[in-house]
Amino acid sequence: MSILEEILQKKASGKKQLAVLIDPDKYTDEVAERFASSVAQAKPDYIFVGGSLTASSTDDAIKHIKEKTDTKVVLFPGNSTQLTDKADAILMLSLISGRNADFLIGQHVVAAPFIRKSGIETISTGYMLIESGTTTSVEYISNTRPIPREKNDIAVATAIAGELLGNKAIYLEGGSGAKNPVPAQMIKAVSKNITLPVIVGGGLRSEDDIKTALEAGADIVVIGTTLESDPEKMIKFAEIVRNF
Ligand code: 1GP
Repeated sequence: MSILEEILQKKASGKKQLAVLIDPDKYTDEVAERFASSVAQAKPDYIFVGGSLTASSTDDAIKHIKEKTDTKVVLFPGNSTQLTDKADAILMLSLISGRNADFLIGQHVVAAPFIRKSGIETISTGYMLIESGTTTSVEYISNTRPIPREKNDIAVATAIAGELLGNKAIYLEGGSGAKNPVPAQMIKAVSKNITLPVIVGGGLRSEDDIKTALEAGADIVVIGTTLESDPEKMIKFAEIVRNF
């Protein structure tokens, strides 16, 4: 079964999913062992791998995690230099909240021949950056403006456009390390108005943050920053998502 089929099947049966995020630049030897052993215990649904910069090797991080666990790895690339055929799938992100052609289609053109040749599963994803209290790396690097937090109507219209354009999922992103996660009201409004799976990430740090996002309609929650210092937290997070 493809990863997209698995996501759709879980959504149809009302099951929520957890993705834990590795930024290869922060996946130091010290963090790596604890992270891998937490993954082995927590058994999150997916490991997303990606970041805003490309200092470290995405291949090495994936190779390490695959040696230690059998959790599916999904590439969540910040740009076309982070491509690898070592992942199980790639989120083909189009930054539909922005108006920067490079992140709507430009990077994709550069990446397309490699992706086609690799045969890796691609999941077309409408990526929406939501204002979260400070300037995030994704806002700065992508040179796009996030959707204002209180503009549910704009978020809904953007998500519907993303669905009509043929995306297979919508990612509501507060930005890594966001001060505030995506507002529950916005998750609710978006998930009520589209049929696609809704992925929510950015600034989710606590059990309450996760419950709030799931209650509002998130199908998959993505947790990164808070696990960098405390990877063991994912064990409890996974339990919450599984029992939701
Ligand atoms: C970032 O949505 C992810 O792209 C995860 O965000 O690092 O804040 O958990 P955090």
